[in-house]
Amino acid sequence: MNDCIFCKIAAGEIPCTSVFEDERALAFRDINPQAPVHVLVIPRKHYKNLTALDASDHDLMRHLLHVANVVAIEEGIAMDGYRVAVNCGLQGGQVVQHVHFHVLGGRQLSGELG
Ligand code: DGP
Repeated sequence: MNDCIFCKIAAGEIPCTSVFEDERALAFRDINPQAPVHVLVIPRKHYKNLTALDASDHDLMRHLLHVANVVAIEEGIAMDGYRVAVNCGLQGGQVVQHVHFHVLGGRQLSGELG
């Protein structure tokens, strides 16, 4: 996708602070962190949002969740607890139109997701 910020990050055209990468996924620090640890996990391949993934993408979805788990462990937040969140679409609060998992931790997160 030509105009996608996260595709550009995945391609190395826009810099990021990477914490994990492999052939299918990338994890990097959010530019506007909402917690001491705030990492975004994205697939290298462009999908507009979570709804754009289907049954043929189950392995990728599983992999992204696995990467989120690895990031949490490596960032040292797994023991105390953390949150993985996906904003999807307008009312879901999605701003960047490339599916991404937020990994948040390092402070007590509120029970309110909205
Ligand atoms: P969402 O609302 O779920 O679409 O969150 C998008 C997140 O992406 C938001 O927390 C800020 C982050 N973000 C946007 N642009 C950039 C960027 O260029 N670099 C990095 N590292 N994060 C970005």
